[in-house]
Amino acid sequence: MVFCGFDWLITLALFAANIRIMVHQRSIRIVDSHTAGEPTRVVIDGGPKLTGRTAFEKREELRRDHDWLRTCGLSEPRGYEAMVGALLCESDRDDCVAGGVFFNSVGYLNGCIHGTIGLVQTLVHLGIISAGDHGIETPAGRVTAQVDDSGSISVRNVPSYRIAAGVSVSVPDWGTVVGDIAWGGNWFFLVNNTSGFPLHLEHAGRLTQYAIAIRQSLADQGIVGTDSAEIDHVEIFDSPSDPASADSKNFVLCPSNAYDRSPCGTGTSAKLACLFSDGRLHLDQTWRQAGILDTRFYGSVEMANQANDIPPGSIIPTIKGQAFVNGELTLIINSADPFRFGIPYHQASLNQKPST
Ligand code: PYC
Repeated sequence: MVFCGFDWLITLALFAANIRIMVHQRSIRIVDSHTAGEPTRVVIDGGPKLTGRTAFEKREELRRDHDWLRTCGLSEPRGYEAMVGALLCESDRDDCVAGGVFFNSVGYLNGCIHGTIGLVQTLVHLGIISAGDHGIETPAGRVTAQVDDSGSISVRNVPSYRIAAGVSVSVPDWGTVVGDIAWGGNWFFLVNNTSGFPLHLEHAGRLTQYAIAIRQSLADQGIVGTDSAEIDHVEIFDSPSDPASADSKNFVLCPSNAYDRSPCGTGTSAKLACLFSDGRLHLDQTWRQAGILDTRFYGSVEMANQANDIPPGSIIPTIKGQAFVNGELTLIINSADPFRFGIPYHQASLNQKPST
C-alpha cells in the first residue's frame, strides 16, 4: 500500500525593515482518536520517509534520526503526557496492510493495543480498510486486527507470558509490594492494590505516586524483564466498580508517568498471561478488564505455538475494544517558532531536526 507523499514544504518570504527573513513551514497531517478514553495521535502524512525494512528497524531509525516528530506531536504545546503517537508506515510484509511505530512524550513503545485499535479505526475513517481481518506490523511483531460491523476492533496480539510470580519489592514509604512480571507487548509489573487508595479517578495523583515508587524500586533493586529490559509499566488491580460488567479494574502507569485512560491492551494481555498460568482463566472464557474510567476491554486467549524465543505456556491474547476518531488536523512546524519541536524535556530530541 502506498501513502501518497504529502511532504509539502512552503517557503514564505517576509520583508521587514528591509531585512529579508525566510520562514519555512512544514505540515504534518494527523488523525486523533481515543480508545476507551486513551488518546492516539496518528501521523498519516508529512512524517519522515523511513528506509528501515521492518517496523522494529523503522522505530530505531525514528528514534535515532527523527525524534523531532515525536516531540513536536506529543510534547506541549501540541500534546500532553497521556497521548500516544503512531507513525503510519508502509509494511514490506505481504500479510500486513500497514505498519505502526508507537511513541509517547518520553520515548518509544514496543507494542500498543489501544494505539493499534486507534490506528485501525483511523484507517477505517480514511476509507483505507473496512470490516474484516487486517495484519498490522508493529515493533513487537505482527498483530491481526479484526474490524467488525458493530464498530468494535479486536486485536490478536503477540505471544504473551509471565516470567516471574510473587516477586517482592521493597518500596520506600509504601512497604513491601508483591507482584508478577509479565510481557504483553511491553513489560509490566502487576500488583494488587495495597496503596490504601481506591482505584477512582479522584485518587489518580496518589495512585500515580504509588506506581512511580514501585517502578523506581524495581529499577533500583535490579528487577527487570528478559534481556535486562526495564519494566516500564506498572499495573495495579482491584475489584471492579460494577462486578456485573467487569471482572477486574486496573490503573496502569505508563513510561511518561501518565496513567492509561483505557484498561491498557498490552497490560490486559500481560494480565491474561498471569491468569492463565494460575489456572484462573480458560481457553473459552472472556475476561472483562475495566480501566480507571470504567471503560472495558474484553480479552480471550489461545495457546501460542511453541517457538524458541517464547517461554512454554505462552498465550496469544485477543483484546477487543472500541475507538472513536475525534479530530483531523494539520500540525505546522514554523522555523520561527521556538517551540516548533515541543517544549523540550530532552535535549537529545532537539539535536535532531528536520530540514525546515
Ligand atoms: O493499550 O497497550 C496499550 C497501551 C500501552 C501504553 C498505553 N496503552
